[in-house]
Amino acid sequence: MNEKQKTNISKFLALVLRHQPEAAGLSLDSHGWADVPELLNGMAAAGNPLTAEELEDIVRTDNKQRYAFDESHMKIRANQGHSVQIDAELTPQTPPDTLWHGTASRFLESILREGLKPMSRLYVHLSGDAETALGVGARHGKPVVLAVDARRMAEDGCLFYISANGVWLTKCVPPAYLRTEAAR
Ligand code: HQG
Repeated sequence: MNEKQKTNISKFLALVLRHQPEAAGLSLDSHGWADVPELLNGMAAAGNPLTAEELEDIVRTDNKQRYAFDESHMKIRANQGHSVQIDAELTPQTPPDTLWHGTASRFLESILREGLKPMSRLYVHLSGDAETALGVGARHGKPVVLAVDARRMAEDGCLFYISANGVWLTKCVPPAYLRTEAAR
């Protein structure tokens, strides 16, 4: 499998494990797990065949560590990013004082008015550093980075979680905790 095929398969995998398991004829369990043999069959049936070894390779080398196996490697799930209702068994964590959110400049006015909402996903995704957030924002257009006063949110009772691949998650960020970062 070349790099391009690997990227295409990985994108389909993200679609199946986060958003549309039915695209590979699957359902996820309540914790987001898919059965690996069923997934391989379903991927093949959907025109994206891959072997168990290729799946292992994708999970091991993914640049954001998006996927995880269970101990037996018979089950797989996405670490974050879901739109389907699953419980990824996250434990609330004390966040650093500041977290970062990258978005596109065209969303800024609405975000400063309404706060950050999870939109189609289960959580608002936040980064531990501004650099990473800039990359996340650039996926949507001209990037802007917002600083989130996570310490004050936590003091005020908001819950934060960290996914297995290090992405900070929270249900929403009201505008009072947001600050736009001057261009750097
Ligand atoms: C924006 C990627 C208007 C929000 C990344 C974002 C991340 C609002 C967009 C993960 C809004 C949703 C998630 C409001 C939020 N008004 N726009 N009130 N509130 N938005 O893709 O955070 O490569 O669902 O700013 O690395 O960009 O897929 O979220 O621009 O970790 O593994 O609505 O996806 O990881 O976009 O990205 P998304 P996101 P992967």
